[in-house]
Amino acid sequence: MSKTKHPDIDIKPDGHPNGHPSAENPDDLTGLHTGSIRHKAVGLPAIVSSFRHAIGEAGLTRGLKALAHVNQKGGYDCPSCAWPDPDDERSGFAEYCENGAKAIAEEATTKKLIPEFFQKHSVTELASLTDYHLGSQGRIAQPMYLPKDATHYQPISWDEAFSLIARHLNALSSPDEAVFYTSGRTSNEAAFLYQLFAREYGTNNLPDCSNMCHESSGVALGESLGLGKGSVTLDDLYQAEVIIIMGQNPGTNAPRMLTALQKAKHNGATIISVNPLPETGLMAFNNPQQVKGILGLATPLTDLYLPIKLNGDMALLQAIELLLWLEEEKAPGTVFDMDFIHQRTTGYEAFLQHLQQVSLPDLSEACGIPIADIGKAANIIKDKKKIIFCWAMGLTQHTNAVDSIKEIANLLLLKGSIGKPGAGTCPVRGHSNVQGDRTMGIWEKPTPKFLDSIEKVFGFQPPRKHGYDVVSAIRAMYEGRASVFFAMGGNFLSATPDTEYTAEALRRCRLTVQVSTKLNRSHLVHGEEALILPCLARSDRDFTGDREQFVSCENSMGVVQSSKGVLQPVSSHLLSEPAIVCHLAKATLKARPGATKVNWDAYLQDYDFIRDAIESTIPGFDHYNKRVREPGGFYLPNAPREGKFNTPDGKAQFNIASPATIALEPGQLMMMTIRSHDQFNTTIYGLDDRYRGVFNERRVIFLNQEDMHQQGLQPRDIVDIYNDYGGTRRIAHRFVVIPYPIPRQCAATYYPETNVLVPIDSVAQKSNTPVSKLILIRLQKSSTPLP
Ligand SMILES: Nc1nc2c(c(=O)[nH]1)N[C@H]1C(S)=C(S)[C@@H](COP(=O)(O)OP(=O)(O)OC[C@H]3O[C@@H](n4cnc5c(=O)[nH]c(N)nc54)[C@H](O)[C@@H]3O)O[C@H]1N2
Ligand SMILES: Nc1nc2c(c(=O)[nH]1)N[C@H]1C(S)=C(S)[C@@H](COP(=O)(O)OP(=O)(O)OC[C@H]3O[C@@H](n4cnc5c(=O)[nH]c(N)nc54)[C@H](O)[C@@H]3O)O[C@H]1N2
Ligand SMILES: [Mo]
Repeated sequence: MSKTKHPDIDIKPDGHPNGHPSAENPDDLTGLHTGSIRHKAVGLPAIVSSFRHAIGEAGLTRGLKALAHVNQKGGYDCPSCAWPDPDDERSGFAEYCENGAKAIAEEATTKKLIPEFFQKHSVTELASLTDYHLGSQGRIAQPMYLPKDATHYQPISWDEAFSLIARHLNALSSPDEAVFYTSGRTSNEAAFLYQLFAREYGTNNLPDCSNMCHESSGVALGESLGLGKGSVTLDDLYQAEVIIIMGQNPGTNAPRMLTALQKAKHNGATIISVNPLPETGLMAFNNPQQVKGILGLATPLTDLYLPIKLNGDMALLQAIELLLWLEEEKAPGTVFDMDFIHQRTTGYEAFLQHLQQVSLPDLSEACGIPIADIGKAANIIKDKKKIIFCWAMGLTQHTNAVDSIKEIANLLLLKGSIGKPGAGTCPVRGHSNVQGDRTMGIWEKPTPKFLDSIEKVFGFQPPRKHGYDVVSAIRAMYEGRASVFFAMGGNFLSATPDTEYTAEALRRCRLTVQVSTKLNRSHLVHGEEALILPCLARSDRDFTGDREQFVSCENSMGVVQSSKGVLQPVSSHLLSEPAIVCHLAKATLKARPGATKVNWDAYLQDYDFIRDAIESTIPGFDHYNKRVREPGGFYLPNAPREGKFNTPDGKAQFNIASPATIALEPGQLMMMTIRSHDQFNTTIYGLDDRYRGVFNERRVIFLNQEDMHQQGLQPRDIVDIYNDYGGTRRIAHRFVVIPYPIPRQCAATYYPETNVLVPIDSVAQKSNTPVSKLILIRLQKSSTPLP
């Protein structure tokens, strides 16, 4: 086993004004450098960057081994995004991207946190580190415990840790006082067991990162098309005539999608990008898997770029629909697919009536796109049938997100562009198994059918009452209705809205437990007692039950595949996530009358037994153990893909909605919180955002030059950002102003530094997703100047 030196870190002395470890990232500025915005993504710098990260963290042999097996048939699933792997040809070595390599380096590191590290540094001291520094300390190497009123974490045995949690859980007056959070890296096997345990214990309090991510897509697609998942496959993308990418930055967040777009483009597709920012990967792409890409010859990807105002998407879509209808009026039956509309949809007449009342100039004003450019988009779409919409957080994290996504469905329905090759919906999922976790039952609102199935297979009565999602869980903890918080991965404190409010919610818990690979702020802002349980990561070999195990994941297009780690774990004290759940369940449920109906010991021996249980419970997993072993895995059933809509009347539903009117007061701006090129959510790989020309600083705010002028701001001024939603003042201190091509009245900062500004009660209708892409802010020059 490798020796670990104490990391050399600059830790500030103890002492926080209110006696708590800080909930927010320290507001130290790191020294901004700027460069020009990149016009094309990937290519040689990305290859260099991948290797630097992987080898720098993990060492040469380990780094290369980790990279050689990622996303290969029989290898492991990249822990970064949920973009699918090609069904047939996979490039021999490089079926990963720069940011996948960073994610692998992050977990394959040989640095580890031994008990002396926690003995040396108090929780308050650790909280003075930025997220970047926290994450770079290394892998957590054994279970750690923070007793009541203690200042330092101390080692604890696994047995003691499980009995402590069991004691707390069994002392609650109702199982609904416990919250079981899941982040989207959890495997199918772990997720299935985790929800099974929560339900046998007695609660549906299963919030997950999806509540903050694609929940709006799930709700919208479920109601419009009868299935809360996307309908297309990679093959459809290759065949599409038009691909419209809205509110997504694939160059950074799903880089392998660029390869698919390049192929689509090569086959003749026209690409329309709708984004307030001219994101580098959308504009052009150097494929690192092709010689000409390495040499720097880029494929232009976007044919029409529409720099939309924040939340202008519904207005834009309706404007396009209106123009299409005007064309349809001129030559009936040539633009809309009337057969499809009559046979497969409901609500067309009412929809049309509504459409006839909208005003094109108003819509153009609302989305900030000139009518002429809207016309270009309508023209591209007019004669086409093979149309695909791709989207991500730029659509889902808005108040009216569900209706905006339903507007996408409306447009596809008008064109009959769903359930046929080359056409359909493509919500690009975030975490690598977030979609699988939901399929496995990680959901606070399980369907009666799912619960019936659990009851039938396992013989206990799962609770029927719906549980808490992320936002309602935070409220419940804040208000004392929940007091044990258990997280299967993730970084709840930093990923959720209203950091100070959430911090207080967690502090009011009796016990907070984090199953984690790396240190993060959720370990430092904790309940009365706290535990950190270190687990194996995706790239680690798993010898649970003394035999080598593998797990499985579902990607963004509904393909289930096996994932088997290849690296020697950094510590012998790590447990797999499925094993952690089994031990937790055994410890907690054994004290109860009738104990447990589930054979947890079998699952600890062989994960094939878990997959058998999944097969018995969840449709679509027939012969799971056999099919998951086939190279490339298998597709789950997807009705909309076949043109079938499992809605109450069996038809796809047109939806009627109107764009929101956002009245800004003088000096107010709309701010979105986005990801840099050097982070995975709250895990910060580095301080650069190469494509946007920002180096060595994350505390930046991108502003339109005219807005800067109006507010009397110069480049590199330092501002404090204010939000006063609901009468509560929220402040994020010290951000460096950067002029950027962004529409008037719009601003952008990085998540999670500005989560402190996202109001807990500003949520999307129906999906309850925090509104992270439109925060009303004001700026004030900071009294503390640049260092
Ligand atoms: N390397 C890396 N990969 C990742 C992640 C990561 O952090 N790093 N995170 C993963 C996760 S969990 C997720 S959910 C995905 C996130 O992937 P993305 O959704 O691409 O992530 P964001 O950075 O939030 O980018 C939102 C994009 O929407 C645009 N946008 C914001 N508001 C609007 C709007 O109102 N309308 C329109 N049309 N556009 C808008 C922004 O300019 C930005 O380009 O990526 C996943 N993959
Ligand atoms: N303002 C703002 N807030 C947002 C967003 C935004 O765009 N803007 N995006 C939202 C979105 S889309 C999402 S998905 C959420 C993300 O929310 P989360 O999923 O909760 O957060 P992550 O940052 O992905 O979690 C990182 C932590 O997971 C742990 N980890 C990593 N790998 C593993 C593993 O294999 N097993 C276990 N057990 N733990 C592991 C590590 O300890 C690491 O510190 O954030 C949301 N919050
Ligand atoms: Mo996400």
